[in-house]
Amino acid sequence: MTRALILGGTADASLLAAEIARAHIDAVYSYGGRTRAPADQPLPTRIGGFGGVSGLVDYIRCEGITHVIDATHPFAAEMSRHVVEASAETGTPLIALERAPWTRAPGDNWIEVHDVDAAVAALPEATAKVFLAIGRQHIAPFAAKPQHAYTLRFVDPPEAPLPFAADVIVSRGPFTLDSELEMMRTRGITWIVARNSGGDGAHAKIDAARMLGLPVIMIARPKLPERLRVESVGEIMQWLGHRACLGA
Ligand code: 3Y8
Ligand code: NAP
Repeated sequence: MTRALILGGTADASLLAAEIARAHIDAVYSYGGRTRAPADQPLPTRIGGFGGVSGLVDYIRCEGITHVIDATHPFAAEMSRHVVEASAETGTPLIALERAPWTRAPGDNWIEVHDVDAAVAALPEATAKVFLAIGRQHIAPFAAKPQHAYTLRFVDPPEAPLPFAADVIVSRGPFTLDSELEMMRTRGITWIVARNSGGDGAHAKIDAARMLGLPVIMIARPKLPERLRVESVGEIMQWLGHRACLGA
């Protein structure tokens, strides 16, 4: 009897949850607990960490999980690494739903870097208007270049003081091309910092930057351990032994 654990937190994971609910597959959806009011899911939902690999192993065993689906964000590297270890330790089949990285299109002006510190180094010394579209967890290193006028975008309002002066947009996305163009034009943005998240929910800012001829400092994804990975909900449903009725 199938009982799936979905490690979610992305738009793709929400699409998968809808398909799994529609197929009446027994499953649990898991959020990391990064936002105040995560979107509701059509499945029983848990929020928060498991307590490392051992906590996840215990969860899999106690809950009788038979299949694990890692549908977390490509930058949620620690969660993905824990999942590989815990599924090996418990002998539970694992598959990842991982969206393809964005690739540079003609007209894109990308500066590709490996991590946040390299992104800070890639910013100019001369004062610029910088849009940091990397969430709340990774902005501290930009305090090394306080000369810039920063615009940040968070899902929730900041609780603690920011490590540097910045203007904060509170918005959960997904974002549209028009709203991104409007925001960049009215704020006179001259640089954008983004993570190569892939997917559609965050891509509008990349298209807007190209149209406005703005440079994008693009942070590459962390290396993840080898595991079975697919890019579509339909392939996950097949793996679970069900036919997806996507769009039906
Ligand atoms: C809690 C679930 C959906 C809704 C939204 C997608 C689409 C919009 C694009 C920018 C980039 C960023 C960020 C972003 C996007 C979608 C989708 C996507 C990027 C929610 C969600 C959770 C999170 C966590 C949040 C992180 C932050 C990252 C903001 C829900 C809304 C920057 C990723 O303030 C914080 O602490 C935010 C933390 C983790 C990146 C970070 O590392 O700081 N996502 N985002 C997940 C959990 O608890 O398990 O609250 O409903 C999901 C979405 N975020 O489902 O259609 O791509 O899935 N989310 C990035 O680097 O691109 C915004 O502003 O342009
Ligand atoms: P991370 O650094 O890889 O994970 C750190 C710890 O958070 C994990 O070891 C685990 O704690 C807990 N955790 C993370 N994801 C979890 C989940 N889905 N369910 C239960 N516990 C989880 O993760 P992150 O980069 O902070 O991302 C956290 C969450 O936000 C993930 O669900 C990810 O998918 C989502 N996210 C979404 C986007 C987006 O654009 N949609 C972007 C970034 C992150 P324990 O060790 O205690 O188990």
